[in-house]
Amino acid sequence: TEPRFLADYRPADFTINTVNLSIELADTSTKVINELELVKQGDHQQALVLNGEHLTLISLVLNDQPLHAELYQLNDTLLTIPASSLPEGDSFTLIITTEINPLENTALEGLFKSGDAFCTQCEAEGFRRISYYLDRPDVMATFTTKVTADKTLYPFLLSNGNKIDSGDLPGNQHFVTWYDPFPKPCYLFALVAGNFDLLEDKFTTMSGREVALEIFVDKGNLAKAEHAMVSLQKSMAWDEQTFGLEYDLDIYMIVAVDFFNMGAMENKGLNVFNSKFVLADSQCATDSDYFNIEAVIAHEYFHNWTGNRVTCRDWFQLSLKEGLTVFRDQQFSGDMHSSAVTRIQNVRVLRSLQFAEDAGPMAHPIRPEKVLEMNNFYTLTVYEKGAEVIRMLHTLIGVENFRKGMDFYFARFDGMAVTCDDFINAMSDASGKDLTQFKLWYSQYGTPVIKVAQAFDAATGIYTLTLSQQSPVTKKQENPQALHIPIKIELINKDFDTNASVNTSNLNQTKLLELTQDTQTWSFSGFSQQPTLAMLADFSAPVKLDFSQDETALLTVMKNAENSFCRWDAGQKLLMSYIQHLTFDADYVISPALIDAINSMLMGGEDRAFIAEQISLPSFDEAAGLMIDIEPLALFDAISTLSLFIAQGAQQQLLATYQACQQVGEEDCVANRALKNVCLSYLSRLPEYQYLVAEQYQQAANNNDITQENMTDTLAALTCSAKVNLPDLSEQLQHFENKWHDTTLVMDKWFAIGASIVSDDIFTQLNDLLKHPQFTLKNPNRARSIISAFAMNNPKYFHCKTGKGYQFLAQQIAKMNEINPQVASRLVTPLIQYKSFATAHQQLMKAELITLHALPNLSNDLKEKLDAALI
Ligand code: B3K
Ligand code: ZN
Repeated sequence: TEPRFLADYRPADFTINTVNLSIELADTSTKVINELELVKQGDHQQALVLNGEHLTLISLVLNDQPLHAELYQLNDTLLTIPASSLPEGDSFTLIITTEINPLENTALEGLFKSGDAFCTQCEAEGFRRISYYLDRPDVMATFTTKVTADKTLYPFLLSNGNKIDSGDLPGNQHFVTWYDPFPKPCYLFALVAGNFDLLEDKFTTMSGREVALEIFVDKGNLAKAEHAMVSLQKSMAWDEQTFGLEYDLDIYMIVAVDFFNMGAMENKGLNVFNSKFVLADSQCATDSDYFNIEAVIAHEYFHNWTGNRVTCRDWFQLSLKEGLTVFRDQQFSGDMHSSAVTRIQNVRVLRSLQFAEDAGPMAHPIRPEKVLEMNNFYTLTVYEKGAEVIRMLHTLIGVENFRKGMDFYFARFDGMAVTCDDFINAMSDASGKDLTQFKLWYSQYGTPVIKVAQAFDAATGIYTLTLSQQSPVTKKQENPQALHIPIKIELINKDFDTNASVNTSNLNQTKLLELTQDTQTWSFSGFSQQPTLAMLADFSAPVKLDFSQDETALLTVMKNAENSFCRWDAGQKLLMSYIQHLTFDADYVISPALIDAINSMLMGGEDRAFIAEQISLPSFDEAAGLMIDIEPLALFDAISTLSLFIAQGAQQQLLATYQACQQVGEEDCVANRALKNVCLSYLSRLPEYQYLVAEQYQQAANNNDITQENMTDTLAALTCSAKVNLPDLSEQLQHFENKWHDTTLVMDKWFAIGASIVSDDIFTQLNDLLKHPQFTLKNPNRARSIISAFAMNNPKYFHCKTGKGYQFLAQQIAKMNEINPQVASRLVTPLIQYKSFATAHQQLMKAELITLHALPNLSNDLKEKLDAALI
């Protein structure tokens, strides 16, 4: 296969107006009859070229006449009907009959079996595994879908749109026919058949229409769907209030399945979800599970407008729908919960994982220009950095113009397949702001670095700030241009220690600076002393700062910045500086002032969820993102040393806070648990407090009063036991396994804890876990629960100097390559980023990449990444 380029886009030679599908489900031989109404676009003599993979062609009928084999060509990926075989005239019908084998489809693309149910995943290019088609998002058709299957095994037969017909057939078969009036690309097609429990509710839209809401879950799980239902209703209301966007069909269905490559899929009117993002009750789901379920439900719902009603012209434009929809779900989460904490958590993900991607071999602009396997581009860059780009736009033009721009966008493009430029132009027209330079964010990659210089003239009271920007210069990007970057700052006029005002107006000054040049200077007057700068309020741009602030300045920002993000970030910077020192010098002496700072955070008036974020150390990945030539083991030890130092120094306040958080009832229980469990993770490093971990486990997982049991607290205790390798760990794991062995989603947490134990035995344990009866590489959640959990959460052994950690990962990837190329390709991320590590580690990681590259049957997914990494 050859890569495709954005620059080569051209409209399709044919379009499809209507699709009439009839699908007769059977495990190993499903029959698909696909009747298409095609229209030639313009006057040309091009062949009709349809995509198709893993299909058995049974017959072709063109304008009611059978098309014989010598009149078309067929290979593994294409069905080509030359112009000479096509009828006169512009419109014609084609009936394609194929057979497929869902049971052997372990790639989980196209039609496959998830346990006993049939389901589909068509984005990005999975429909071609169901039938021959123009499998590209700019071909939009109205679909009618008739599904036929055994009535006992598959009482529910679902597809997109509204149900228009159903009935019984001989041989215990039945059928249901669905019609979706909204033209859509085939990637939004879905079909589900199975035996489910159904949670029903409704929503009345702002114009008074009643929409039926239906959530389908495995038998016995009905109570676990309540949270998803409430989340859906909240999302529907929020999109009406915030953007005036109303749902458009009479029914909205969500099906939870266990076998799914991603989180969920926004198929029109019929979302298919990984059950992990639907099922929850307090006994088996954590607070972050609850949060994530609400966010993913919202995300898929929001796609109904940003993605489905207006879709992408081609896959290079993926961020048109994903960046925008992530931005929308982040705003929603911020409105439903603490916007400060939501923002901090989003930034943590960006700075740890997206920055690493943007610095690694698969770095790409949020609108990629070259793609071999599209599934490789559902990335943190397209999604999370894409959302940051939309957020910058929101910051630059303001909330009202942004809303106006959204209105323009839908007025212009409803029912169409468009580009990122179309979106930006709508925003530009709505706001009157020239966004030409801003568009460079779509074509340049890499995290820009902003260098900060300040000066103060005591005689005039003028404070001067100079900012310079630099995007990475590489072979792929030799001459990056200056970007249009919104930089929100706060000038703090109070000293940390004296509280004396240094500004005549006595208020912090908040400014929005627009950095558009390589270097730019701003002056601010009226200061009697130099103000303290708080950079990047709300994290107004996805950039790195080259700005060293001394401890006093950081403490001032932590205490006196009005912007909560800046207060948090200054604390993290302080912690990060210790981690950096300790990485290079294990005997570095940490200033006792840090303990005062931690104590005052713990006693500060902030809300508890915020304090939990303040006192949490930067993760291994966040820290790694700020360093070069990383010695991973030294970094791991540095974080452990700092953690122990804080535990020892602040133990009294940590214990007092831990206990205070336990006292509270239902109110703010999520925030209380968050803070309590960060305190516990510090305290668990000190032998005299380790009894608390055992107590919490008992309380939360083994309580006589089952309503007191709680998965957040259970998992927090287990995590402490695993990280410190406490003596109680094996007993706790045994108890947990006995209790949950039939609940696979909860067993995933157990596998993940097992894979993150910090113990020299880990490789034996990993192999035992792989042999566990509940484990199978065929289920992506299960595969990730051991493999990703080890590679992402166990840095000490993943990076162990024998190379065994890298080898373990590579061996699992090799097996996954045969089973599920998409999942295999995601797992390889930590290895391809080898260049940020010290030489010895680089070599060990690279050796594994070379082994993988030589695999027989190497999938395109892995090949694309390995080629990029080994260049
Ligand atoms: N659009 C889907 C992702 C499809 C992944 C294809 N490999 C989920 C989402 O972003 O909402
Ligand atoms: Zn999405």
